[in-house]
Amino acid sequence: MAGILEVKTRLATARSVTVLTGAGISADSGVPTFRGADGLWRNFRAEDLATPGAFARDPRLVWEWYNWRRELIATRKPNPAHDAVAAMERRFSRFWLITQNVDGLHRDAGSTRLSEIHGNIWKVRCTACGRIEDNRQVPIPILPVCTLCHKLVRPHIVWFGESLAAEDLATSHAALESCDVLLIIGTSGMVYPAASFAPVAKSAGAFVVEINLDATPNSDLVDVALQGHAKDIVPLLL
Ligand code: BV8
Ligand code: ZN
Repeated sequence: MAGILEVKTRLATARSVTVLTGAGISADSGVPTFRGADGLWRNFRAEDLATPGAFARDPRLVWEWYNWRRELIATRKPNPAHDAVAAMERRFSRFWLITQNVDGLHRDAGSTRLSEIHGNIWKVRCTACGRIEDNRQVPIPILPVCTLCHKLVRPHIVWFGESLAAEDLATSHAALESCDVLLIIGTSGMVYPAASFAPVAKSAGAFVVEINLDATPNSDLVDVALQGHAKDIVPLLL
Protein backbone atom coordinates (compact mmCIF):
# COMPACT_ATOMS: atom_id res chain seq x y z
CA MET A 1 0.00 0.00 0.00
CA ALA A 2 1.70 3.21 -1.23
CA GLY A 3 0.38 5.15 1.75
CA ILE A 4 2.17 2.92 4.25
CA LEU A 5 5.56 3.49 2.60
CA GLU A 6 5.05 7.24 2.74
CA VAL A 7 4.08 7.05 6.41
CA LYS A 8 7.09 4.84 7.23
CA THR A 9 9.37 7.35 5.46
CA ARG A 10 7.92 10.22 7.48
CA LEU A 11 8.25 8.27 10.73
CA ALA A 12 11.88 7.35 9.89
CA THR A 13 12.91 11.00 10.22
CA ALA A 14 10.32 12.09 12.81
CA ARG A 15 11.66 13.46 16.10
CA SER A 16 8.25 14.02 17.66
CA VAL A 17 5.23 11.73 17.18
CA THR A 18 1.75 12.08 18.68
CA VAL A 19 -0.91 9.36 18.52
CA LEU A 20 -4.66 9.92 19.02
CA THR A 21 -6.78 6.80 19.54
CA GLY A 22 -10.47 5.98 19.85
CA ALA A 23 -12.63 2.92 20.36
CA GLY A 24 -11.56 1.44 17.02
CA ILE A 25 -8.11 0.47 18.34
CA SER A 26 -9.79 -1.68 21.00
CA ALA A 27 -12.36 -3.18 18.63
CA ASP A 28 -9.79 -5.81 17.60
CA SER A 29 -9.55 -6.75 21.30
CA GLY A 30 -13.30 -7.40 21.39
CA VAL A 31 -14.30 -4.16 23.15
CA PRO A 32 -17.50 -2.79 21.54
CA THR A 33 -17.17 0.61 19.88
CA PHE A 34 -19.65 3.39 20.62
CA ARG A 35 -21.22 4.03 17.27
CA GLY A 36 -20.75 0.72 15.56
CA ALA A 37 -23.41 -1.99 15.29
CA ASP A 38 -22.34 -3.39 18.69
CA GLY A 39 -22.49 0.03 20.34
CA LEU A 40 -25.73 -0.39 22.20
CA TRP A 41 -26.57 -1.77 25.63
CA ARG A 42 -30.22 -2.61 26.40
CA ASN A 43 -31.00 -0.21 23.51
CA PHE A 44 -29.39 2.73 25.30
CA ARG A 45 -26.74 4.79 23.49
CA ALA A 46 -23.63 6.05 25.28
CA GLU A 47 -24.95 9.59 24.92
CA ASP A 48 -28.05 8.56 26.97
CA LEU A 49 -26.13 7.05 29.89
CA ALA A 50 -22.75 8.82 29.97
CA THR A 51 -24.15 12.08 31.33
CA PRO A 52 -24.36 13.69 34.79
CA GLY A 53 -28.14 13.92 34.34
CA ALA A 54 -28.53 10.18 33.74
CA PHE A 55 -26.39 9.45 36.82
CA ALA A 56 -28.36 11.90 38.98
CA ARG A 57 -31.66 10.41 37.79
CA ASP A 58 -30.73 6.75 37.98
CA PRO A 59 -27.25 5.98 39.37
CA ARG A 60 -28.14 2.28 39.58
CA LEU A 61 -28.83 2.04 35.81
CA VAL A 62 -25.61 3.90 34.96
CA TRP A 63 -23.61 1.68 37.33
CA GLU A 64 -25.21 -1.42 35.76
CA TRP A 65 -23.97 -0.20 32.35
CA TYR A 66 -20.45 0.45 33.66
CA ASN A 67 -20.44 -2.85 35.53
CA TRP A 68 -21.38 -4.64 32.25
CA ARG A 69 -18.50 -2.87 30.48
CA ARG A 70 -16.04 -3.57 33.30
CA GLU A 71 -16.95 -7.26 33.28
CA LEU A 72 -16.41 -7.37 29.50
CA ILE A 73 -13.19 -5.33 29.45
CA ALA A 74 -11.71 -7.35 32.35
CA THR A 75 -11.51 -10.35 29.96
CA ARG A 76 -9.94 -8.41 27.06
CA LYS A 77 -6.28 -8.07 26.19
CA PRO A 78 -4.31 -5.48 24.22
CA ASN A 79 -3.96 -6.31 20.50
CA PRO A 80 -0.93 -5.77 18.19
CA ALA A 81 -2.03 -2.15 17.57
CA HIS A 82 -1.83 -1.32 21.29
CA ASP A 83 1.53 -3.12 21.45
CA ALA A 84 2.89 -1.17 18.46
CA VAL A 85 1.80 2.16 19.99
CA ALA A 86 3.54 1.21 23.24
CA ALA A 87 6.70 0.34 21.25
CA MET A 88 6.60 3.77 19.51
CA GLU A 89 7.09 5.40 22.92
CA ARG A 90 10.59 3.88 22.98
CA ARG A 91 11.30 4.58 19.29
CA PHE A 92 10.81 8.34 19.10
CA SER A 93 12.69 10.89 21.19
CA ARG A 94 9.46 12.79 21.78
CA PHE A 95 6.22 10.81 21.92
CA TRP A 96 2.75 11.32 23.42
CA LEU A 97 -0.43 9.22 23.25
CA ILE A 98 -3.83 10.90 23.58
CA THR A 99 -6.54 8.30 24.07
CA GLN A 100 -10.31 8.76 24.24
CA ASN A 101 -10.62 5.17 25.40
CA VAL A 102 -11.43 4.43 29.04
CA ASP A 103 -10.65 0.66 28.82
CA GLY A 104 -7.07 0.90 30.11
CA LEU A 105 -5.74 -1.40 27.35
CA HIS A 106 -2.99 1.08 26.36
CA ARG A 107 -1.64 0.94 29.91
CA ASP A 108 -1.89 -2.87 29.88
CA ALA A 109 0.19 -2.84 26.65
CA GLY A 110 2.91 -0.81 28.41
CA SER A 111 2.15 2.76 27.33
CA THR A 112 3.22 5.24 30.01
CA ARG A 113 3.44 8.55 28.09
CA LEU A 114 -0.31 9.02 27.68
CA SER A 115 -3.32 11.18 28.53
CA GLU A 116 -6.59 9.29 29.12
CA ILE A 117 -8.63 12.36 28.21
CA HIS A 118 -12.03 10.73 28.90
CA GLY A 119 -10.89 9.03 32.10
CA ASN A 120 -10.46 5.38 33.04
CA ILE A 121 -13.15 2.77 33.71
CA TRP A 122 -11.05 1.20 36.52
CA LYS A 123 -11.10 4.43 38.56
CA VAL A 124 -13.97 5.72 40.72
CA ARG A 125 -14.44 9.23 42.13
CA CYS A 126 -16.37 10.13 45.28
CA THR A 127 -19.38 12.39 44.61
CA ALA A 128 -18.94 13.91 48.06
CA CYS A 129 -15.23 14.22 48.93
CA GLY A 130 -13.81 13.88 45.40
CA ARG A 131 -11.38 11.08 46.33
CA ILE A 132 -10.20 9.15 43.25
CA GLU A 133 -9.52 5.44 43.75
CA ASP A 134 -8.50 2.48 41.64
CA ASN A 135 -11.29 -0.10 41.81
CA ARG A 136 -10.91 -3.42 40.01
CA GLN A 137 -13.87 -5.21 41.61
CA VAL A 138 -15.74 -7.32 39.01
CA PRO A 139 -18.65 -7.17 39.54
CA ILE A 140 -18.57 -3.88 41.44
CA PRO A 141 -21.14 -3.90 44.26
CA ILE A 142 -23.98 -1.52 43.25
CA LEU A 143 -24.24 1.18 44.57
CA PRO A 144 -20.49 1.53 45.33
CA VAL A 145 -19.35 3.93 48.06
CA CYS A 146 -16.19 5.83 48.98
CA THR A 147 -13.77 3.98 51.29
CA LEU A 148 -13.13 7.27 53.10
CA CYS A 149 -16.52 8.93 53.62
CA HIS A 150 -18.89 6.12 52.51
CA LYS A 151 -20.81 8.37 50.14
CA LEU A 152 -21.72 7.35 46.54
CA VAL A 153 -18.85 7.07 44.04
CA ARG A 154 -19.15 7.57 40.27
CA PRO A 155 -16.97 6.34 37.42
CA HIS A 156 -13.90 8.60 37.05
CA ILE A 157 -14.89 9.22 33.46
CA VAL A 158 -15.65 12.45 31.53
CA TRP A 159 -19.33 12.35 30.58
CA PHE A 160 -21.04 14.32 27.83
CA GLY A 161 -21.51 17.91 28.92
CA GLU A 162 -18.55 17.66 31.31
CA SER A 163 -15.28 19.43 30.65
CA LEU A 164 -12.05 17.52 30.17
CA ALA A 165 -9.33 18.00 32.79
CA ALA A 166 -7.45 21.26 32.10
CA GLU A 167 -4.14 19.39 32.42
CA ASP A 168 -5.18 16.81 29.80
CA LEU A 169 -6.25 19.57 27.40
CA ALA A 170 -2.98 21.47 27.89
CA THR A 171 -0.84 18.34 27.46
CA SER A 172 -2.82 17.26 24.40
CA HIS A 173 -2.54 20.66 22.71
CA ALA A 174 1.19 20.82 23.42
CA ALA A 175 1.64 17.35 21.87
CA LEU A 176 -0.51 18.24 18.84
CA GLU A 177 1.27 21.54 18.19
CA SER A 178 4.80 20.16 18.46
CA CYS A 179 4.64 16.84 16.58
CA ASP A 180 6.14 16.07 13.15
CA VAL A 181 3.61 13.24 12.67
CA LEU A 182 0.13 12.72 14.14
CA LEU A 183 -1.34 9.21 13.84
CA ILE A 184 -5.14 9.10 14.34
CA ILE A 185 -6.19 5.51 15.02
CA GLY A 186 -9.78 4.20 15.25
CA THR A 187 -11.86 7.25 16.03
CA SER A 188 -15.01 8.43 14.28
CA GLY A 189 -14.02 12.04 14.84
CA MET A 190 -17.49 12.85 16.19
CA VAL A 191 -16.84 13.77 19.81
CA TYR A 192 -15.39 17.14 20.80
CA PRO A 193 -12.91 18.40 21.76
CA ALA A 194 -10.95 15.36 20.44
CA ALA A 195 -12.66 15.84 17.06
CA SER A 196 -10.84 19.18 16.74
CA PHE A 197 -7.37 17.71 17.40
CA ALA A 198 -6.54 16.79 13.79
CA PRO A 199 -6.98 20.39 12.50
CA VAL A 200 -4.89 21.67 15.45
CA ALA A 201 -1.97 19.42 14.48
CA LYS A 202 -2.41 20.06 10.76
CA SER A 203 -2.31 23.85 11.16
CA ALA A 204 0.82 23.46 13.30
CA GLY A 205 2.54 21.71 10.37
CA ALA A 206 2.22 18.04 11.31
CA PHE A 207 1.99 15.23 8.75
CA VAL A 208 -1.38 13.69 9.66
CA VAL A 209 -2.24 10.02 9.12
CA GLU A 210 -5.63 8.37 9.70
CA ILE A 211 -5.99 4.62 10.27
CA ASN A 212 -9.63 3.53 10.21
CA LEU A 213 -11.99 0.97 8.70
CA ASP A 214 -14.03 3.77 7.11
CA ALA A 215 -13.79 7.40 6.07
CA THR A 216 -14.45 9.95 8.81
CA PRO A 217 -14.95 13.75 8.98
CA ASN A 218 -11.14 13.93 9.36
CA SER A 219 -10.45 12.01 6.13
CA ASP A 220 -10.44 15.06 3.84
CA LEU A 221 -7.96 16.86 6.03
CA VAL A 222 -5.36 14.12 6.59
CA ASP A 223 -2.26 13.62 4.43
CA VAL A 224 -2.63 9.83 4.25
CA ALA A 225 -5.70 7.73 5.07
CA LEU A 226 -4.93 4.01 5.60
CA GLN A 227 -8.07 1.88 5.42
CA GLY A 228 -8.18 -1.36 7.40
CA HIS A 229 -7.96 -2.91 10.85
CA ALA A 230 -5.65 -1.12 13.29
CA LYS A 231 -4.24 -4.48 14.47
CA ASP A 232 -3.04 -5.18 10.90
CA ILE A 233 -1.86 -1.70 9.88
CA VAL A 234 -0.27 -0.09 12.97
CA PRO A 235 2.43 -2.78 13.48
CA LEU A 236 3.50 -2.26 9.82
CA LEU A 237 4.37 1.38 10.55
CA LEU A 238 7.22 0.49 12.91
C1 BV8 B 1 -17.08 19.09 26.48
C2 BV8 B 1 -16.94 8.58 28.26
C3 BV8 B 1 -17.06 21.34 27.21
C4 BV8 B 1 -18.13 7.75 28.31
C5 BV8 B 1 -17.04 9.88 26.31
C6 BV8 B 1 -24.48 19.63 23.91
C7 BV8 B 1 -24.37 19.70 25.30
C8 BV8 B 1 -23.17 19.45 25.95
C9 BV8 B 1 -22.03 19.12 25.21
C10 BV8 B 1 -22.16 19.05 23.84
C11 BV8 B 1 -23.35 19.30 23.19
N1 BV8 B 1 -23.15 19.15 21.84
C12 BV8 B 1 -21.86 18.80 21.62
C13 BV8 B 1 -21.25 18.76 22.82
C14 BV8 B 1 -19.91 18.43 23.04
C15 BV8 B 1 -19.87 16.93 23.33
C16 BV8 B 1 -19.87 16.21 22.00
O1 BV8 B 1 -18.87 16.25 21.30
N2 BV8 B 1 -20.96 15.51 21.69
C17 BV8 B 1 -21.00 14.78 20.42
C18 BV8 B 1 -21.84 13.52 20.60
C19 BV8 B 1 -21.56 15.73 19.36
N3 BV8 B 1 -18.62 16.72 24.02
C20 BV8 B 1 -18.60 16.81 25.35
O2 BV8 B 1 -19.57 16.95 26.06
C21 BV8 B 1 -17.19 16.75 25.95
N4 BV8 B 1 -17.05 17.82 26.88
O3 BV8 B 1 -17.33 19.43 25.34
O4 BV8 B 1 -16.84 19.99 27.50
C22 BV8 B 1 -18.51 21.57 27.52
C23 BV8 B 1 -18.93 21.55 28.82
C24 BV8 B 1 -20.29 21.82 29.11
C25 BV8 B 1 -21.19 22.07 28.06
C26 BV8 B 1 -20.75 22.04 26.73
C27 BV8 B 1 -19.42 21.77 26.45
C28 BV8 B 1 -16.98 15.44 26.68
C29 BV8 B 1 -16.81 14.35 25.66
C30 BV8 B 1 -16.45 13.07 26.39
C31 BV8 B 1 -17.67 12.21 26.46
N5 BV8 B 1 -17.28 10.93 27.03
N6 BV8 B 1 -16.68 8.76 26.88
C32 BV8 B 1 -17.68 6.35 28.44
O5 BV8 B 1 -16.79 5.91 27.65
O6 BV8 B 1 -18.22 5.69 29.32
S1 BV8 B 1 -17.07 9.97 24.64
C33 BV8 B 1 -17.08 8.41 23.93
O7 BV8 B 1 -17.00 8.67 22.52
C34 BV8 B 1 -15.84 7.56 24.21
O8 BV8 B 1 -14.92 8.12 25.11
C35 BV8 B 1 -15.19 7.44 22.85
O9 BV8 B 1 -13.84 7.34 22.93
C36 BV8 B 1 -15.61 8.71 22.25
C37 BV8 B 1 -15.39 8.90 20.79
O10 BV8 B 1 -15.87 7.78 20.12
P1 BV8 B 1 -14.79 6.95 19.27
O11 BV8 B 1 -13.65 6.59 20.17
O12 BV8 B 1 -14.45 7.69 18.03
O13 BV8 B 1 -15.58 5.63 18.97
P2 BV8 B 1 -16.70 5.44 17.85
O14 BV8 B 1 -17.44 4.19 18.18
O15 BV8 B 1 -17.44 6.72 17.66
O16 BV8 B 1 -15.85 5.22 16.51
C38 BV8 B 1 -15.03 4.06 16.39
C39 BV8 B 1 -14.21 4.29 15.15
O17 BV8 B 1 -13.30 3.21 15.00
C40 BV8 B 1 -15.04 4.32 13.88
O18 BV8 B 1 -14.57 5.37 13.05
C41 BV8 B 1 -14.76 2.95 13.23
O19 BV8 B 1 -14.79 3.03 11.82
C42 BV8 B 1 -13.37 2.69 13.70
N7 BV8 B 1 -13.03 1.27 13.82
C43 BV8 B 1 -13.83 0.24 14.25
N8 BV8 B 1 -13.11 -0.91 14.26
C44 BV8 B 1 -11.86 -0.60 13.84
C45 BV8 B 1 -11.80 0.78 13.56
N9 BV8 B 1 -10.69 1.39 13.11
C46 BV8 B 1 -9.59 0.62 12.95
N10 BV8 B 1 -9.56 -0.71 13.20
C47 BV8 B 1 -10.66 -1.35 13.64
N11 BV8 B 1 -10.63 -2.67 13.88
ZN1 ZN C 1 -15.67 10.26 49.81
